[in-house]
Amino acid sequence: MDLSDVSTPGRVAEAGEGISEDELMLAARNHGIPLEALRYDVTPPGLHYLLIHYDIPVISEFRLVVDGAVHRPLSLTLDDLKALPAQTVRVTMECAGNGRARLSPRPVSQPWLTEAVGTAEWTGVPLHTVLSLAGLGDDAVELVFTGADHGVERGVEQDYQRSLTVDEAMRPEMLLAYRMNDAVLPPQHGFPLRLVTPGWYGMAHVKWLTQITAATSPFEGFQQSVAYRFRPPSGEDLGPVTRIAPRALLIPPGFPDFMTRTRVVPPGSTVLEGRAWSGRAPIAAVEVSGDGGATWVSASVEPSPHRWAWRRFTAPWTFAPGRHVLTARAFDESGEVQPVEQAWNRGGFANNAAQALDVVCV
Ligand SMILES: Nc1nc2c(c(=O)[nH]1)N[C@H]1C(S)=C(S)[C@@H](COP(=O)(O)O)O[C@H]1N2
Ligand SMILES: [Mo]
Repeated sequence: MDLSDVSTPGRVAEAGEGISEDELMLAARNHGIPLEALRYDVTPPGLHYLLIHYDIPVISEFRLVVDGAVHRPLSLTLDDLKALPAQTVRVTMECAGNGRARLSPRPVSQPWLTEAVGTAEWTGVPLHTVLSLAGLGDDAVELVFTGADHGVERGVEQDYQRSLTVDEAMRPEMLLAYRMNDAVLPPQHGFPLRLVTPGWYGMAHVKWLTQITAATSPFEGFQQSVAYRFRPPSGEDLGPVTRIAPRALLIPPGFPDFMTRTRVVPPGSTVLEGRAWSGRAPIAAVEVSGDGGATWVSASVEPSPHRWAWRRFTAPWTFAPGRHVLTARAFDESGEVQPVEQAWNRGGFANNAAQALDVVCV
């Protein structure tokens, strides 16, 4: 492996190339949510999706260091953080690569279909509380968040690091979380401390957080300026991946075929159910289609006090004998709607093309 080659682009699969052993190793480490678990408001322990770039690190003597352009550099223990006023926020998190495996040619990485999502109640200290204790310098433009995990990615050896602008970091719902679903943060989700960045794709929620550095110029680390950028077929750089695009997912009705996951349903009336979310603006509407998106009917979307969490939707439905393609799409208040046709980009990011479920009614 050439550790000095910083420009190796992500690979795309050859035409017809199946999932490789490399991708299978990632998929076995980093599982998705079983879609039937979309029925829970808050995803039960173990069913939330996982994405771990390197290894889960062991942190023996934890400190959160806050340094850089601050008036009072800090070194906080977990007890110091727990002594500060706590806040709980319900957040739906989704991996930016969700939908990647259906693109053609397939970007070679974690091969998600539609299942890289989950919702948790995160408890911790508001990020602005800690930033105020440190006192940001007037020259600070970004905060760089460093995780304790370390690895090599496309030739670049690195700690996992991401940055946010000061404005994003000061949002009241930003959290330094030490509990998940009212229990100790599990190792795989970032024990003992993680950043929670409501509304943004998963890569911005830095796990195993040990350092926050106030920077006086934009951060240009690998996960910020090489990975997680939109590169269309022309190859140009259309900018960073940030907030979650709208998506609706149905709980697959009936029962599955073991290998194909085709659903088997009885004829007659039922109620379809699912979850919809967007990190860009609140969900405005959800529609469901039984013919792969040729015709649509409105679903009803339940109100929710949790802006950053998914919302339940239902639609009365009647199945007639035959084969059907069930589809759902979400609209958000910014006017964005999920496309039926997917658009390709090199990293396979934010592919929110509408879900298509094969259903056989017998
Ligand atoms: N330190 C660190 N933070 C990280 C990652 C990582 O590999 N290392 N993965 C990111 C990505 S790509 C995603 S999608 C989310 C996944 O969070 P989860 O595993 O708790 O669902 O964590 C993000 N935070
Ligand atoms: Mo991710």
